[in-house]
Amino acid sequence: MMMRADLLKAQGRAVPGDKPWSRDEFEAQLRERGKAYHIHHPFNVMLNTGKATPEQIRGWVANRFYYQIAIPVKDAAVLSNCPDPAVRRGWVQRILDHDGFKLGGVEDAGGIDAWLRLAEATGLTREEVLDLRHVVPAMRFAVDAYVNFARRAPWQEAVCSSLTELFAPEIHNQRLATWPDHYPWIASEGLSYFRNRVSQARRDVEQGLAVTLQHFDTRALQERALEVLQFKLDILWAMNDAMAQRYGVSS
Ligand code: AHQ
Repeated sequence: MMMRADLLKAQGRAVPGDKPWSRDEFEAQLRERGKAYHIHHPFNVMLNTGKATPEQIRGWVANRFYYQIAIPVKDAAVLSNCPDPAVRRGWVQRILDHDGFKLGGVEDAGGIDAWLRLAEATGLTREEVLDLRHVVPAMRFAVDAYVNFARRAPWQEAVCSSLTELFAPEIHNQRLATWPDHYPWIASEGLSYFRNRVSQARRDVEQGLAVTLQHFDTRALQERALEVLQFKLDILWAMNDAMAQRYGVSS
């Protein structure tokens, strides 16, 4: 069903015949969506300005664990849908980053293990994080929506949805810059996950952005890419809504 051009125009959507944005303009459009990134969510602002109680921090760590363990499952879905070995070679690194690996004598426990060390540093037990007892329903729904999207969407759209990581180095660096002073009771070793993610996110974005800029090459496809990015931004925002509702937001 073709929507009338006037309706599309009114919604700022592409109308048939619109020229595609240049790659630079398209990238700028993607980056401009950073204003909706969850770094601006009141729950995150509370965390990174030192206003969170230990219970709110532990709640965040235990709930976000559900997102962390979903990431390699999501990435495996992307791999299973992607027919291009060159893309898979780059993408498989993401699973190793989280699940860890033992290859050719090199061993890395992975990001999920680092997240469990963060949990222990906040006073949670591995057991109560692993059994997901603290994960609230709306967190599960938001995270499951992301995994199911990656399973069913064209693999290029799933790649595009990971581009919220355009904005991730800033949020990880913000934690590393503020948590030690605000939450000295969390041992520094517990922040290793965030240290590792700064460079991993940058490497992820290099591949994700290259695939996105290359594949979404008409104005309508570029608009679709922005919709996909907004969908993932909304997932991250909804995750924070879920935690704010359960643990409150102290200002
Ligand atoms: O720890 C994070 C992570 O491993 C990933 C993978 C990536 C994706 O594939 O969607 N996104 C992502 C993110 C992680 N941490 C979030 C945070 O705030 O700590 C940010 C999040 C993202 O920006 O999507």
